[in-house]
Amino acid sequence: MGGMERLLPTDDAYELLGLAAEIADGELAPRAADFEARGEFPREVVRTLGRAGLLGLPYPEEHGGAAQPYEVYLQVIEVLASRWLAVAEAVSVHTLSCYPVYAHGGEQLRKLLPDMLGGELLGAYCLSEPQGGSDAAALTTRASRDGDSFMVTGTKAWITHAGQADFYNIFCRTGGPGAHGISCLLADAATPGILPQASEKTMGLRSSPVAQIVFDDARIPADRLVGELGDGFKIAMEALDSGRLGIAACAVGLAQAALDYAVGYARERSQFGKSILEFQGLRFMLADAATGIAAARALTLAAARLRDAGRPYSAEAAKAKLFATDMAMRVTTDAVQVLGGYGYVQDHPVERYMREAKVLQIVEGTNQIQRLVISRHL
Ligand code: COS
Repeated sequence: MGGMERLLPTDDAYELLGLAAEIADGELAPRAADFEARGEFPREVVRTLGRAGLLGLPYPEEHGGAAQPYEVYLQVIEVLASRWLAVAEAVSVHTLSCYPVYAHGGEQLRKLLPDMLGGELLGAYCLSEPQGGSDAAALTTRASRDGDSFMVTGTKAWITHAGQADFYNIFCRTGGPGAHGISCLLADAATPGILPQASEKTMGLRSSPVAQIVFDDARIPADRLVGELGDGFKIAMEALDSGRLGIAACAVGLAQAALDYAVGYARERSQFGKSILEFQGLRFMLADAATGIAAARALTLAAARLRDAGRPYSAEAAKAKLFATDMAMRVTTDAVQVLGGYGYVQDHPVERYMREAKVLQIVEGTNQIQRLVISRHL
């Protein structure tokens, strides 16, 4: 990618990145455009990633993970995103969805981790609701205790993997108003009363299903409570701190793909009797793109290293998500500009990259929410 040299901590990590690149080129790249056009979720491709050990990278081996530092995991995400953003996002969302059980689940729940981390079970994360995504502490989906169960009623929105996932993390109200009245339940997707709705018709990332889920008196056994009653909001925020780094890595990979494509095109295209790459106006645009990508990658990996060292990294993850996704929007837009009219038609992938970049500024906390998180740490 762009002649970029990676510094990785171990020989293992170089091997892993090599494997990720092989899968990205061999399995992802040839399918992406077609699945995107049809809006079909590539469940088999995700299974292939699971079998290759790529769905549990940052979790310990004793639970079926690969014990990789976040720094390495994120570079795998980046490589996948450079070939098919929806698949990289699926890996990131799945990894996020495994976090609550891994970090807060009791012994019983943790027995599910090998199947989750091995990719047999695909995860989804249900926090947002139709009337609110940013003000997460105001959520209204309710879980009422009924004997040995919780009965869950309400509607979740913007749920990636809705209808495809095997398990859902449900953040729901078990107590009074505000952050402390929220709990986290882990539900089997097959539970009666969990009703995924039709997929949204999205601007991009069409092979990634996103939909509302209606919970109509869904009975969830009480032993599916993750952490303690009232811990849900904190668990959700912790998981999002990690998840935001995954989105930042997605943005870096997507922008790299756009830059590589634009450079390749510019080299071949001539106007006024020479390659357009020889025009300074265009060269400088590409140089700015390369610089933005390098800066976003460095910011993302710096935050990951803090996480790996067990240090606070919440604000740094928000900075990485904010900077990397705004950068990806700019770089993909510029890539369309480099191709001119050809950038605006579907014969080339850059129009898709530009549509895909937009969602990264919105998911896992809008970039306005990232600024709020960052400013609270000043
Ligand atoms: N890690 C651990 N705990 C956290 C935390 C984090 N990153 N962020 C907040 N908390 C804790 C706080 O410490 C506080 O606990 P105490 O009351 O015990 O001190 C509690 O959670 C409530 O926090 P706070 O008062 O900061 O909550 P707010 O309602 O003010 O909102 C924001 C916080 C806006 C940051 C939060 O709602 C948010 O991130 N919203 C965006 C949600 C989002 O990203 N949605 C995307 C859809 S999910 S894919």
